[in-house]
Amino acid sequence: MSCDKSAGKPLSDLQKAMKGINEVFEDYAGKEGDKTKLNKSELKKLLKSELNIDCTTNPNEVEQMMKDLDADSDGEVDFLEYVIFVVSVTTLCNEFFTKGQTPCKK
Ligand SMILES: [Ca+2]
Ligand SMILES: [Ca+2]
Repeated sequence: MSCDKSAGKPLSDLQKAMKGINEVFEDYAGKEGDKTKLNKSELKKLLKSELNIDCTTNPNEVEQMMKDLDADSDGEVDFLEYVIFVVSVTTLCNEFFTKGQTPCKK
């Protein structure tokens, strides 16, 4: 991203967060198949390692999550769909960050 190089200034917390969001996506999306998209197993790994959401006990949960995220129904989560997900987790699951709860738990 070109805005990474903004005149040697240290990144703000928000810029760092945005960079992190990018890097996490690239990290997990690059593991299998299409490097610009998360497939189901990549999504599962990302949820578990980065958000501590363990959906492995209930496969339907990943299935459902993928369906919810996959706006264009191509069976994978692209960067835009991922960003929308990150934003919704950030806004809807505020207590997840403050109390360490996982949004997957009912
Ligand atoms: Ca992939
Ligand atoms: Ca998609």
